[in-house]
Amino acid sequence: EGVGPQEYTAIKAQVVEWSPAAKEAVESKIGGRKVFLVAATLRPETMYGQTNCFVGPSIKYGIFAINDEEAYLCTHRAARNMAFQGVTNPRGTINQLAEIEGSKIIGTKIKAPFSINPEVYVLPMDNVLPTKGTGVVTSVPSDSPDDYQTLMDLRKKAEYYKIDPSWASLDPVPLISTPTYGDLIAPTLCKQMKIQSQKDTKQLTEAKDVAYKEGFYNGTMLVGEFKGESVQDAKPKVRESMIKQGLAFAYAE
Ligand code: A2H
Repeated sequence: EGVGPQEYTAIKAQVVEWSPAAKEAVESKIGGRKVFLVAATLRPETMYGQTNCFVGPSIKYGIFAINDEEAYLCTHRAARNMAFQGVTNPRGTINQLAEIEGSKIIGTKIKAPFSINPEVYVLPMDNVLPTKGTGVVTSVPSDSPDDYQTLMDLRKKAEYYKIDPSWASLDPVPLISTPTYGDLIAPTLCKQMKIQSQKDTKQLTEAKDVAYKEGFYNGTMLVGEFKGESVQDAKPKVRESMIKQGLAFAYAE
């Protein structure tokens, strides 16, 4: 990583239906606000292909009031950063309404803004870092090797991960075409590199680097408002469009 700040796009995924454990833990504390899981991404142009969302099962999350109508679910660390970036009013203040462990959020149904699959489920991922972004990762298995491999692990061992198999049933969506890897770069790379599980972090890092560079420099959009344009051109345009529609905001750290 470079020395400068990382510019993320923070995606607002509204809760449609809490898991029973989350409902019990938070519903009485949020004052009737709409709650959004906030996911930090570096690939806003891939949001058409969200199939689920990931949280770290042992990470502690907070629900923070933004105003009387809305609250955001993310790590406390991210809420502080947001507060100093002017997301809360007054700037610099945070108002935590509830605390909840990631494991309890699993199975919650959320809206996935811009996605071809409009509603998706929250699932567990072991490799979510509490110290990066918001601690919430939206999953795009077509273009992210980590997301793809984790989704495959969950499908293989649904019982072990304590998930309902139907929550992991959405397939990767072709979004971006590259000359070398076709239109599902992450599944292609994971198979070529014989990646077995989300624990193969060394190969996954390599696959992630290839997918990121190939997508950015050689990718063409197959879907959405900027279909036919290069990823390089479409990326800032998709970001701006999401922000303008109130579905995302800028987040840096
Ligand atoms: B990206 P960087 Cl399609 N822990 O979004 C682990 N990973 C996290 C995270 C956390 N706390 N917060 C964000 N991320 C993921 C889309 C995507 C991403 C695609 C392809 C590659 C990719 C959909 N998931 O990232 O270390 C998020 O996943 C590869 C770089 O700050 C975020 O963008 O560079 C990216 O890692 C940020 O990673």
